[in-house]
Amino acid sequence: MSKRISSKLIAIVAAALVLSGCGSEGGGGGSTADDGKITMGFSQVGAESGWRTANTKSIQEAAKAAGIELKFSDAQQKQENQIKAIRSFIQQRVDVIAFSPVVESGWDTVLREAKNANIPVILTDRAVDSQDTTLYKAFLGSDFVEEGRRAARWLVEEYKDVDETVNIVELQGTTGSAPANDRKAGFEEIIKDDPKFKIIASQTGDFTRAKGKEVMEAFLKSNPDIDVLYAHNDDMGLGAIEAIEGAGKVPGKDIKIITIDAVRDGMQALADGKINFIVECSPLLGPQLMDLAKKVVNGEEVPQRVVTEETTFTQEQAKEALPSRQY
Ligand code: GZL
Repeated sequence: MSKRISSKLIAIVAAALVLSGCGSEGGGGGSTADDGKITMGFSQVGAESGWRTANTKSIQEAAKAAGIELKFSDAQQKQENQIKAIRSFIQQRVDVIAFSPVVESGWDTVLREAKNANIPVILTDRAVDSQDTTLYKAFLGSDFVEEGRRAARWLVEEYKDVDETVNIVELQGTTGSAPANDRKAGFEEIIKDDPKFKIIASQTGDFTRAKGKEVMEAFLKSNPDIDVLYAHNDDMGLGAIEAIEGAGKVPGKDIKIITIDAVRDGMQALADGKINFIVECSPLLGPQLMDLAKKVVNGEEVPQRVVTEETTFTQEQAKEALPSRQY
């Protein structure tokens, strides 16, 4: 090829690169919405629980209110589906990616692809165990360890005058997920100092009502003297109530029950005396997420960690709070 043609070809390729903006400095992928609105790609865990349904509703409604174009994907609790969705959002050049990681590990590669594409990522609800915190701009969600501590502190208080052994069974959340790992750790951190508390069985119920019932039925068959159930979410606790009643025992009395979330069905069971204590885990993350997304896309500094505000409920408090609950 003559020198003249090759230099011409180099000039054409160089111009094409400049126009395509490859390696361009500065912010995100560039809005894919025609009217210049911010476009967010959101990968949701699934629809496994009442909490998740309320969380999805909060995100969809908040995006609409904030004028943010939302591309929403439901991963049906599979990590590979979330990774596929994030790669699709990168291909679509969204302005910002947000997701609730179904499990803590295995995200570095895809998060690095988003970073290399100059698309900022915000974690919501659940954390990742990546050592490189430059892979995401912020993590908005609850302190699950503290939620586990709060559940255990109620138990310690409830049994402060009891000397006999307290047999506890535990329904864990999805294996490998941040809430399951941390709620277990926080609970054990508080009860470890009193040997009367014994966790005699602990197994995942995958945060679902059906699995919670199935595992509780097995617990009841192999453990005749269960005093307490600690369930990592309301849905598993509600499934367990069906199993307890099916075994001819009275939930809330024969077996005391502590759960986490405070969704409407859980709060109703608490008010009805079938659950004894609920630690709230707020799913209403939508408005804060959209506020963070706008700041991140505009290149503003945001806190790396934003902890959601939440409380706890006794049976009496549930009766008072139920009428005004949003979820
Ligand atoms: C907690 C969230 C958990 C809820 C469950 O932030 O990730 O997942 O506690 C839900 O109900 O399935």
